[in-house]
Amino acid sequence: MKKKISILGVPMDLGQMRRGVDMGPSAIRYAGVVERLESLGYDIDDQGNIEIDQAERVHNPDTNLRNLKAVADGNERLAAKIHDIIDGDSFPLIFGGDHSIALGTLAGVSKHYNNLGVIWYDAHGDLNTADTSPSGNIHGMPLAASLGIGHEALTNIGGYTPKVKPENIVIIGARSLDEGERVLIKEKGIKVYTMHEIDRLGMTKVMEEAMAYLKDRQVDGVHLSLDLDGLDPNDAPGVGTPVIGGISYRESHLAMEMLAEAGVITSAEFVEVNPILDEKNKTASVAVALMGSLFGEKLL
Ligand code: HAR
Ligand code: MN
Ligand code: MN
Ligand code: MN
Repeated sequence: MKKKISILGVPMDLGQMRRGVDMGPSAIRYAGVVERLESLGYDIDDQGNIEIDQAERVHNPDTNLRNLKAVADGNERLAAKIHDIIDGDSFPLIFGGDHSIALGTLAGVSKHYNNLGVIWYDAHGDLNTADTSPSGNIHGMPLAASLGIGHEALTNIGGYTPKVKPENIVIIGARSLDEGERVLIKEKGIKVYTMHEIDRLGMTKVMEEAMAYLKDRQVDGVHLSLDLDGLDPNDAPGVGTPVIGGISYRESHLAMEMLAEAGVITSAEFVEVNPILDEKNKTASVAVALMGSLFGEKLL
């Protein structure tokens, strides 16, 4: 892993309807992320937050692509910033904000790789389009859009599409998938470790298999998109769409430690932290602890 990490906050709450997730970047910083990563020997360059339109000021027609233009515009700005970070030979570490920011992250990251792999750690598939979405919330669509499926304003962020091949994606932690998402997963052959496989195989085997799978695909970089709702709501209560029966804090630590040992991750984002729904900043603290493990923290 690179020794320099550039942090970008994305106070995005327009990809869903609950207030407060725009304060995720502040909550994560308040939980001590910079100090934690510095103590591991990294040079931290905190670039502050991307500008995102204020929810109250966004015209919000009740379409099946809520706040489309504001979400797309914010993600264009994010993609451009990430581009500069990677050009500067630094590791992009992005704090959400809702998961619609993966549109911009992947647009910025993918340009720098010929065969990017993605680990999508989430209770959800985020594989909806306007046609299949039950909510119209764009945070349920970024993975589909990154495959080139959906509205052009979302698929074409950064001026190109697609960002990732379906066979280069591994979803971990899924337990809430809509019908259209299931169809897409089967049609595209996307690799998914649902909670069933995690229960059955254990996290060690899941991570070994996931990394072996991406290695077989000969990826030249791996982006980690970690939605805190992938964890169980007991461990990460401060999220907008909690789903019971999730990945534990311990299992998540182990997953991050295994990624660190393998040294495969080349960019990462931690999303959906909502301090208004949280219990004493617990979810942001969990996010920071997971980042510690991802960047090589050890007990002894
Ligand atoms: N699948 C549902 C929808 O598309 C719920 C999505 C909730 N999304 C997130 N991201 N929190 O994973 O509306
Ligand atoms: Mn806001
Ligand atoms: Mn998500
Ligand atoms: Mn989710």
